This record gives sequence, C-alpha cells and structure tokens, in this order.
Amino acid sequence: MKKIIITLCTISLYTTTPSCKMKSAEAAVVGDAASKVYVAPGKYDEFYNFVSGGFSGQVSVYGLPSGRLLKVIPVFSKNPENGWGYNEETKAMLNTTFGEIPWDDQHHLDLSQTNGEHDGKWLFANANNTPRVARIDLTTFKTAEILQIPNSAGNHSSPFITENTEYVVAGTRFSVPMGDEDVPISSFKKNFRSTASFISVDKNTGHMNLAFQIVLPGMNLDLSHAGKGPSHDWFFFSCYNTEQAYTLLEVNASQKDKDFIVAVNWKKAEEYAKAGKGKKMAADYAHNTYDEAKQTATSVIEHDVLVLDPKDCPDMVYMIPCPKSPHGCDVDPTGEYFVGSGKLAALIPVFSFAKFQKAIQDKAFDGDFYGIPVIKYEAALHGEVQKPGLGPLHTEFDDKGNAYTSMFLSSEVVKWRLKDLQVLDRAPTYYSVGHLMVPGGDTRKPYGKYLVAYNKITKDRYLPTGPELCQSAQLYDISGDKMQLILDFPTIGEPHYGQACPAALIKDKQVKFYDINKNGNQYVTMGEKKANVVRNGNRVDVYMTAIRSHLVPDNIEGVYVGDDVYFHVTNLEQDWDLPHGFAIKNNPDAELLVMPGETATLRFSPQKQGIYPYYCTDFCSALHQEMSGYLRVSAKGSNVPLKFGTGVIDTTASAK
Ligand code: RUQ
Ligand code: CUA
Repeated sequence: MKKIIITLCTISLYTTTPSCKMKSAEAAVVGDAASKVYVAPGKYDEFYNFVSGGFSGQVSVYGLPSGRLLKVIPVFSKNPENGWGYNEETKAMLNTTFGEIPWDDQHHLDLSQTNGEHDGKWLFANANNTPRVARIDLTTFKTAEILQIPNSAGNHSSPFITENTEYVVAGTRFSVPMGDEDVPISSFKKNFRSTASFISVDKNTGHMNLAFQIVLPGMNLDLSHAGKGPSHDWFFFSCYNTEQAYTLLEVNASQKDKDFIVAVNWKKAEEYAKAGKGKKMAADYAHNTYDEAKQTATSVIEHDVLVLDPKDCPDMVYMIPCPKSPHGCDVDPTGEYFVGSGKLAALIPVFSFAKFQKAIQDKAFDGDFYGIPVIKYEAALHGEVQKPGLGPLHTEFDDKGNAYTSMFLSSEVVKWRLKDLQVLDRAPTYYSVGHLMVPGGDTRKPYGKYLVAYNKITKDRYLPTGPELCQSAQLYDISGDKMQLILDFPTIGEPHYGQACPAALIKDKQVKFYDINKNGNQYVTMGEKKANVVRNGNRVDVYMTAIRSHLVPDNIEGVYVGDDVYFHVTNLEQDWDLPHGFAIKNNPDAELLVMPGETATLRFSPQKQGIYPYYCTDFCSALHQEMSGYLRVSAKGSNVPLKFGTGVIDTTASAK
C-alpha cells in the first residue's frame, strides 16, 4: 500500500500545467485515498464499470474501485486479437446496407433494467457514425446483436432505455432527408428531418426490433433519458440547432437563447402505432444476430419501418424550452425532475414532471414548433441551479437526493441538491470532463458510493506517449459531504459515457465454457477421430480439433495455390479459461481465438507454394510452444495427394 501512496504523490509532483489548477492538482489527493482504491491481489472489485470506447468502436470493462482493465469487448470494430469480424462466424455482425463497416464511434452505454434497476442481463451500445445499436450479452461478454437504424445519421441520442427495457431509443444527431433523398443542402428546413427510433426488446431473449420511428423537424437530437416512476411513460431528448443551420454551426446553431427538451410519450406512441396511425415507409437496414446455439451470425436486411408523425398523433410530443444548446438530458431517481444541461448556459434548468403535466392540462403553451406545442418555460420549471460553473454537460444522481454535473469549461464536478438547487460542493477534474457516472446513477436506485469523471484532455497526468496522450478517468469517493478524488486511470479510445453496477449482478452468471455436446456449429468436429480434410473443387475444409497440447491434424499436404482453405477449429476443452488460438503464417487478416467447446473458422487462400506453419497463439500449457503444425502448399496443377494426420500421416482425405 505504501508503494501506491508514493506513486500517487509522484504523479502530483509531475503536475506542471500552467494554470490556476496547479495548486489544487497537488492538493487533490489527500489522506486515505490509496486504501480506498486498493483491491488486494486475489480480491475482486466491487463494481463492473463498462466504458464506451469512442473512436475505438469497442467497449471496455474496468473494475471499480481499482480502475483495473478487465476486458475490451469487440463491438463495432474488427478485432484481430480474437478474430471478431474476421472469422467466418462473426463477419455478418458488421454487415450494413453499405456493406461491411468495420469501425464506428461508440459513445453511450446503457445496462438493461427491470423496474428501473439494473438487472445485469445486457449492455446496449450505440454507433454514432453509421447508425447502429448493439446488444452485448453479459453472460459471455460478447456482442450478440447489431441493428442498423434507417432515416438517421449520427446516432448520438442512444442507446438509452426505458425502466423495464421495453425500448431502446436511437435519436439522430444529424438531420437528413427521409429515404436518402437527393436534395440541395440548402433545402434543410424543407427536407431534412430528425427521427427518434424506438427499438423494442424481447424480455426473455433480448432480441431487438425497430418498432417505430417518430419523425421530428430538422434539428440535432443530442442526448436522452427515459422517465421513471411517475414519468415512466415519457422519454426526454435534448436537442440543439433548432435554428436549423446547415453551415458554420458553431455560430449559426447558437443564435437562439433556448433550444428544447423534446418530451415524447412513448406509451401513447405505442398506442398510435397499434391503432394504425403510422405509415409504413420503405427503408433498408441490416439486422445482425449471433446465434449462440449455431455459434454463427446472420445478417438479415429489413425493408420497411413504421413512421409516426406528431401531426397525426396529438398529445404524443411536446417541446420544453431549454437554455442554451442543451447536451445532457437526465432524469432523477424519483422520476419527478429532469435536468437539461446547456453547454452555453450559465445555469442549469431543472424541470418538474408534475408541473410539465399540469402545463399540458392548462394548455400553458408558448406557440408551437412545426405544429408541436411548446410548453411555457416557467410552467414546467422546477428551478435553476445558479452559478454552477461553466459548460454544464451531464448530470447523474446519488441515493441521497443530490445531483452531480460535469462542467466541461471549468473542469470540475459540481454537486448540488435537487430539493433546493443549492450548490453543495465542487471538485476539480484533470482536465475537461465530459460525461460522469455514478454506479446506477441514471436508475431508480443509485449506489451512490463512487463517481467517475471521464475526461477529454489528460495533459500531464501520465507519462507522455508522443503526440497523443491517453484518455483518462478519475474516481471520486462521494460517500461523504465532500467529494474526494481517489484515483486516476487511463482508458481505451475516447471514453464518453460509462455505466457501472455491483459485480454481484453479473459475476456469478458467467458462461465458463460451451458444452461441446451442444455445439451446433455446422463445422464442429466432435473429437479427434472425426478430424478430416475435405476437398470440393478448389475449396478445402479442414475439420481441426485443439486440446492441450496438440492440433489434429498437424500435418496437411495436397493443398494448392489458389485453393480456399477453411480451417474449422473446434476447441475440445471443457474447462474455464482455456481458449486455444489458431494462426497460420502469411495469412493476411487475423487469428482465431476459440473458447472451450466452441468452433471458429479462418479462411486462408495461399498465394505461393511452400510450407506454412500454423500454431496455437494462446499460451495454454507447458507444451504450448509444441501446439503447432504444417500445411504444405503445392503449385497449382501439381499432383500431391491430399493427406493429413497427427502422429501417423497416412490418412487419405475424402474428396467430394
Ligand atoms: S457526448 S461529453 Cu455523450 Cu457523445 Cu457528452
Ligand atoms: Cu493451445 Cu497454446
């Protein structure tokens, strides 16, 4: 423990930012910080922290309070480390109507909920660039499903969920014409629209289905959160650029004093959809599912979507004015208060759900926005947090009636009380903080022990690593009256939002290995005796097994230049934490990492004759280095017969 204290002190000594922060940076870590984050070797962390990977396209998993990196889950980016998106079984997961898109910009995460509390089943993730929503299975930590969103661009306001995971939403950041129409950009007002898509989630399987889209005026939807308790039926979206600018947004989208919180009654929308008030619109989008039983992904192209227009659906959408270019849109644990954080506002407006409902009843409207009633600002306002700091972005909550807002410009976390909107405490962040997160802090039941700030600019916090420095998270203890900074930890990609839940919700549900007897992969090899090599024209299927510490077959001859060789590797182990890898020399893409009881397929098309060694890449036993083999590739048209085996190489391969 002593060592950690010394390390933390050293870090603060290196702090050389020429700013007024310097002093507080040095004083930031005090007292018993080290003991609060120390998780002894062999001990588990208390929370899983899932953190978005931003431009890495992936999701990373940390333990809290230690900040230890546990896993990077491949989601939207191909991952040569385990063959995600490269191997034949998972290629279809990255399919879209624009072909394979092997990357994305992953911003937000939401854990599935039951009765407004985390249930530890699934984690949803958005893709900001090519609009998609992914679902990760928390028993395997694998991406199980990816759904493309049509009529959308920049799926930023996503993947926030309702209290029982009835719906996951996806809101457009960039308005675009519906149906990919070709129109002049200057016709923005007339032709561009934003959409809020509602994806239903099957309670038992988690399967997603694009239930309906609500079409809204051209503007930028930014963030969102579902109501809770009394506001259960509602979803709140922040939006900016209600100026409807399409060039130099920096200036042109900041003209108005107030933009809006868009309040959507999703229950009503559901009723309207059922009552046939929507219009089926042609729209192609990919729906990719990984079938756990077949261990194989399929991509299905869907062809239409149900669109609801507020014009035909009275009482479904209202606009609530919100100063100024709001970003975060957050609902407190009781469901009575919702907070809009205006990036350019000098205060934080807090709205009351009860007052908002009354305003609807009283018709306390301030005109309309493209036919959607605009509620009077004061009529829905609970109050404003005065002088909170500069550049409020996001708010989360604890279990004691307090809120915590990230201040991008003044680089701090500000704690304030919901009841009387008094600022109670502020703590500096190093440096510009984007999202922040309290475990369970957007649910009905925040755990309220820690707060993590996900910071955009790291500057001097870590050893420098060339022009690009790592991104950073900071952990605060919020159990007392004053927030206390207790840890810095670097993060993968650019973290935006994160979520955390108690480890107990997830850790005992883990799949330890796949039952080999239930392996439904069409290319499974059920035991070494079944290993085989089959030629069919210039396609060669190698049915291979892996178990400590050999591959069967480990000698293969009779493959020719120009053949397509498919290595179907079945890992026969029935034990936790025993993957085997498979790589072959000069293969132009990735390796396989095959879990115990699983089968995965690598395609290899040799371009030149020669001997190609292949081997297990995962150090699996004392004789791991011996776990290898040779493929002989002969010139096209030569007459080397197809032979294979391990130990005795006289098995004659079958030809179809
Ligand atoms: S963003 S820093 Cu969620 Cu993409 Cu706010
Ligand atoms: Cu199997 Cu190393």
